[in-house]
Amino acid sequence: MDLGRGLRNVIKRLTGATVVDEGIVKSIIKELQRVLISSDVNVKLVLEMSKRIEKKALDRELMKGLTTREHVMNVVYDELVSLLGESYTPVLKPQKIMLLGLFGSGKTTAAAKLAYFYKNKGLKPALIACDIERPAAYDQLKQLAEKVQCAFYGIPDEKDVKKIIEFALKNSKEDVLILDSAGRSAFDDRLTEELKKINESFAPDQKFLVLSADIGQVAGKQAEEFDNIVGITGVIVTKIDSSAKGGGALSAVAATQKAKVAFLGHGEKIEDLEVYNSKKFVGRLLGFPDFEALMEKIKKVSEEQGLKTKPLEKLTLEDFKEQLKAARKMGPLDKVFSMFGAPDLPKDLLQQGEEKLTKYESIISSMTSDEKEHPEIVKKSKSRMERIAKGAGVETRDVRQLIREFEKVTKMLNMFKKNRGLRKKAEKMLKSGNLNIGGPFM
Ligand SMILES: Nc1nc2c(ncn2[C@@H]2O[C@H](COP(=O)(O)OP(=O)(O)OP(=O)(O)O)[C@@H](O)[C@H]2O)c(=O)[nH]1
Ligand SMILES: [Mg+2]
Repeated sequence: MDLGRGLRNVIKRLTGATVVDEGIVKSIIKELQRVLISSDVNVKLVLEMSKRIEKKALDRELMKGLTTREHVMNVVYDELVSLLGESYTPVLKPQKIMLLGLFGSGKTTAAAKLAYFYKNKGLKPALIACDIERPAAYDQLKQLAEKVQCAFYGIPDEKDVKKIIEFALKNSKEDVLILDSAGRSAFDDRLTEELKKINESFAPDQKFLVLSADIGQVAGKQAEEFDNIVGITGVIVTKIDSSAKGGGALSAVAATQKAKVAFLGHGEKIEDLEVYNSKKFVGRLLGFPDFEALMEKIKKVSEEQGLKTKPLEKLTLEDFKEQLKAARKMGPLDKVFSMFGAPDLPKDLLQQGEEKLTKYESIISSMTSDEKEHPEIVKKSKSRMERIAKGAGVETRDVRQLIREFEKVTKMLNMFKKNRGLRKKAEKMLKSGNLNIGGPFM
């Protein structure tokens, strides 16, 4: 199971729980441990984190107006963010960058990605080929430079890195010089010597260690070793797209206290690079790119709306209208619903544009209360449909469509009601006012 899916299941367990008590917190922590350890996060780190969560999760003083559920969710989120380290702010000025790392970690690819990144920031990058070990290295980088459309410096078959660097420094006029070095299958004296030599003659401002996510927690040890040789200024973790051990690699780097993750590589193409932001990373894993904003919205909407917490007996069009309003304020709701373990709402309904939702709202407003209570009378009468359409300034087919959507949701709700377990949970949640965004939909 990938880390994201595992974490989303943890969150589901939390949001789907009838009451959030010590038992739930314990079971969430257990599940979290399992997920993190299977992503190769160091056991000691996982245990320390568990202790902190346990301590903070049910501490009333920390809750500050949040419900227990929201608070626990926040605690878990914060802990994950700090486990995975700080975010990075890229330096956007002329600079010299050296890339180093073991064999096949993704140095050459990362060099091209960085060139592309800085180019897009309005700087002029150049790539320097200093991998004197692998015969095809020169050509590989040269081709990448063509792809990026940036300058390239290298001397084919030259075996002295110092000469290549002198040549590049003498001839280049670009702002960001990115140097690609040779990899090795493991540490040895030759690698150490060569890196020191490059470090001396190139005098880089940034020294990025490139390592592949699939080495998991070994990333920490590697970062320390390279740091001891030349002093690294950041780490680029590559292949985050194709490894289940990314969490292990990121947390291990963060735990060294010496190295910070600067960029993530998430594919083979030159644009597959992103500046590392642990909040965004965790948010995405959880299915919410902006988790903090989401928490705020949930709180605000449920406060404003004071959503009617009536039992789930019957859904009326008036309720439906309220839900649509809430949906518009919240943005994409599908994830929120599935987070609560509720059945997924029809995707097409949630992805309706603003325009359609406004239309639906005005249609419902044009109905009599009788029609709102019994939409089937609208469905049966063409003249009612026409009258409503006219009143709302829409076409009759819009009215028909709304009724159809409403029927879909009602059907779903009925299915949901038949499932006693789910229903009990939902009712309890609605009554307690906890994260009460689902209203009758849930
Ligand atoms: N999926 C994926 N593949 C990547 C990523 N970065 C690099 N690769 C692939 O990994 C392989 C090795 O990448 P290189 O950039 O040549 O690695 P290197 O560190 O320069 O290798 P050496 O020069 O031989 O030490 C290539 O097939 C790349 O396409 C990434 O972020 N995601
Ligand atoms: Mg290479």
